[in-house]
Amino acid sequence: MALQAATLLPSALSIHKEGKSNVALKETTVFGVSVSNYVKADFIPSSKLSKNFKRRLALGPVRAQTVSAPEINQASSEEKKTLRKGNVIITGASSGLGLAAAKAIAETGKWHVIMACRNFLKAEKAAKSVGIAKDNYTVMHLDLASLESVRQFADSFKRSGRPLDVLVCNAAVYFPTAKEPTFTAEGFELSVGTNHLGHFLLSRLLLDDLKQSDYPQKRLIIVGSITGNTNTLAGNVPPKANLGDLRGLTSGLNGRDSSPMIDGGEFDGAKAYKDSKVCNMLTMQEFHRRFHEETGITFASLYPGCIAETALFREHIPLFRLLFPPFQKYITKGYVSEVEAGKRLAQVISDPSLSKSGVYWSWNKNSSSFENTLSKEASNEEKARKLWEVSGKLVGLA
Ligand code: NDP
Ligand code: PMR
Repeated sequence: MALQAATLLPSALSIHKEGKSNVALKETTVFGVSVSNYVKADFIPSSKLSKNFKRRLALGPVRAQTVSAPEINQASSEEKKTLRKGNVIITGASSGLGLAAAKAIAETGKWHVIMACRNFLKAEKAAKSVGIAKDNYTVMHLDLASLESVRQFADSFKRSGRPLDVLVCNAAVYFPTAKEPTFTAEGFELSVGTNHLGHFLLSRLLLDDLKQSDYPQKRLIIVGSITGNTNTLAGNVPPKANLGDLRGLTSGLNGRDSSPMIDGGEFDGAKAYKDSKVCNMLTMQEFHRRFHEETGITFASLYPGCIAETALFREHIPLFRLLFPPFQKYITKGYVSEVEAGKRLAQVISDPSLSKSGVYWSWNKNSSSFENTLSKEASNEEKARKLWEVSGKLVGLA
């Protein structure tokens, strides 16, 4: 079905019988796809796929688990610890997934949400518009496209004296139609600079605060995505994520004396976003390997579903914004509303049954969570270690 839709749209696409794809995309492409034998489509119900298409998909096992409503109070020995509200920082909580999660978690009455946003007034208005009670949130300024701002945010938060129990790295930008790269304050390509490097510095600076938390469960969550995982159908839509040997990142990602792309290639806004999501998922795993045992912090990532109506697609062409929601709703069935996605992220923040560290969570069509499998690249330990080291240098930590 997905392929039929694709062919209705202004893209040129052909798939060989063997299942190998040969995809040519015109400049005007709205949707494009390449499907191969190893591709796993998590979100298309089998009944909706043609026999021919099914043959080409190797559907992997799905481990579902029942998810209970967010619940903080644990055994009586933990009672003392649960007297206070949990504190969760959510970056980019002024719209979309971040706002919906802020609302869902604040509504439990057990959490105070620090909305870490670049536009203070917008965040205040957003919190009011969805009805988050005044006592349950604080807006703090954070511009992830400036490392100076990230440092200031971390300092202000530390000075506030609030314990930190959960940090959610959620904010992101996506520039699918940009012909030229744009850059952060320190000169890094803007999507990787914001989505990965800004969050990388933020997480490193706040790790000690998380360590010191006496809350029953402390967590660092970095939002990932299916489109960065080339073991899925969505991840095989060109341009595919690929960090290569990180040569562009190593040389500074500045577009002057180095490529603005992590792999050292030509600028491609859609690829830069997908690469940044691979970085997010690799970073979560590297945090897990380095710090989980020592600190007890749960490190997790997730794909919340395709939230096709968020402002993430604000830079896309109008035709895409018009067709993308129905395409995801009726054809791929990967669509999820902001409210539902917000509940999913809220589970990863607070549900005791989602406390395993090092996991990339996804949800099946019954909205049950399961531990998903990351692509080869998004789970490459050597790459994760290198990414950690290079990113540390770029943000001034190493
Ligand atoms: P939105 O555009 O609605 O939300 C992104 C948020 O990030 C906004 O609050 C935005 O602020 C904020 N932001 C952008 N740049 C900065 C910056 N420099 N400093 C601080 N905040 C910034 O998109 P979504 O809700 O869709 O995206 C949220 C997360 O979900 C992202 O990590 C995305 O990759 C992920 N995701 C989204 C999917 C989808 O289908 N939409 C699917 C899978 C993952 P402002 O309001 O000021 O613009
Ligand atoms: Mg995709 C199982 C099918 C599936 C899912 C779950 C997504 C999610 N997409 C799927 C399939 C397809 N997409 C197919 C078959 C096509 C070709 C017709 C297709 C195309 C497509 C485009 C052009 N899809 C896109 C784009 C975007 O610009 C979005 C993107 O890549 O943003 C980086 C996108 C997405 N598809 C998704 C999701 C979740 C996105 C966007 C957001 C993200 O990964 O963060």
